[in-house]
Amino acid sequence: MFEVRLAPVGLDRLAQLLASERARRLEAAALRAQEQLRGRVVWNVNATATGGGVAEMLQVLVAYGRGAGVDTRWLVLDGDPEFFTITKRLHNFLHGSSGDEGSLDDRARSHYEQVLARNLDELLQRVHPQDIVILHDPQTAGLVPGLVAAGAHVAWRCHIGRDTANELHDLGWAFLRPYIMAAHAFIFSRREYVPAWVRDDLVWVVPPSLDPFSAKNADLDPEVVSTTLHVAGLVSTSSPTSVTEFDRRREGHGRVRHRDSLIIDGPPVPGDARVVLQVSRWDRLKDMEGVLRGFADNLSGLPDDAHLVLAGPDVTGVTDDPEGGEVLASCLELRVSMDTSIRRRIHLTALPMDDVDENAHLVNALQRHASVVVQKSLVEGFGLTVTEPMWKSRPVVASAVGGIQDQIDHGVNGLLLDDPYDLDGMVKGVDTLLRDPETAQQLGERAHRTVLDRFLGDRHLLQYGELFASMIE
Ligand code: UPG
Repeated sequence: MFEVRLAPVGLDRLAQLLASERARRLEAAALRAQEQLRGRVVWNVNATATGGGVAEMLQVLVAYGRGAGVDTRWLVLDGDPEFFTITKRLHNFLHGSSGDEGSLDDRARSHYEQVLARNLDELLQRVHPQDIVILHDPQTAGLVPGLVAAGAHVAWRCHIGRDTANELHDLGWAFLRPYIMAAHAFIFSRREYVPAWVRDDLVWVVPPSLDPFSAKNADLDPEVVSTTLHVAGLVSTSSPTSVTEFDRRREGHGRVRHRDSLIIDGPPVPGDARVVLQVSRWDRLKDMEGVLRGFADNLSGLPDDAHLVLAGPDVTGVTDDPEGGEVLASCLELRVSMDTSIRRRIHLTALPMDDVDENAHLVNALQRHASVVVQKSLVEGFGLTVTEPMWKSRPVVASAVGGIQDQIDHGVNGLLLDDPYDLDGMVKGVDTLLRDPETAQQLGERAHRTVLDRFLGDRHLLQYGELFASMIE
């Protein structure tokens, strides 16, 4: 187990974007929290420091928590490959999907408990009775009983779920239930995800949020976008800003190393192409393969300058996402099997993960460069990969599943795909937006407004403030 140490970030940074009444509410809540939580630590525990939506949010919320004067910390648990195979299975089951087809049998339970028992020992050396602990996702669920017994106030937060139950989903919950029952609070991203047996008065529905000032979302001027992508070998531009000029401009926007190309097996995207982008972890449920297939099968109907970019994290090394390598490999295999004329318009990239800021900066630039962003998830807890391009005023075509439905209002601030398996429908949505830039722009502008109104950190922090107050009452 290790701690991710983050410097405090003052709430005034966020407040400058908010209308005055909203900024005052945030400031007042911070003062209240500082008072109420004096002498306690608010711990977050999850399974990874980098990659994925949970780490993305913790980077921001922990820093703001500290900036608000609350001793907020972030710990990452230790696991071995077998543990992460089991927890990925749990993740898939809660989504109603079988994943690796393995089961959650007694052997799996015993290994899960052994790994978490070791983590609990370490955790109890740091956590004091009366501290607040937020445990994130199935990987941490088995820590609930030990922390409760030690006198901590424990909330378990679940970032995933599906709108309607199925058998696998119920099996996933049956595995977790004995551990999480003891929690003092439960946090879900949607009401629909709450299992019937969780006490209603302990439930908090808290959708995720993004930070407009993080390396992932900070404003970038178009030249920085284009040179960033050029320097990383993602997009070829004919006359990039000189590198010295770029080094000067990108100051404060995250480091970017010069690379031959981050595109796997193929040239960079031509500078004059219009990019259709999906950014995701290499997770089957994000259906990168489906996006690739749909794009390739319908290519003749799309404008000639449309190119697809699938971007995900570099998956070498031990991660909490053991299926990543397989999914990336099957996308590569599929692309390689295609005709050259199709292949040259499809680009896969695995973005380096050794520098979180650089990775975030590259995603930021890709999202800003894209003409249309796709998120064809088969299920989705919430989907920051939808929120992020919306913040950047990009038009998004996304499946009408899970939390994506809370973000996109079809035809108002993006397009929804009723059936997430409908490849033709996805391409039709993309085509409509590429052929009608004016509508695309309007949708993008309204998308930005939606995020400003509902999915920034102040709403999230206010909800946390109320939750903590209720837990220590
Ligand atoms: N990302 C990178 N680099 C990559 C690929 C992805 O930084 O190469 C980021 C992406 O920009 C986003 C995050 O990873 O910030 C992915 O987040 P999200 O789209 O939310 O998906 P998950 O990682 O699957 O996160 C889980 C849930 C998701 C929910 C999130 C927060 O599946 O639905 O929004 O937790 O609750």
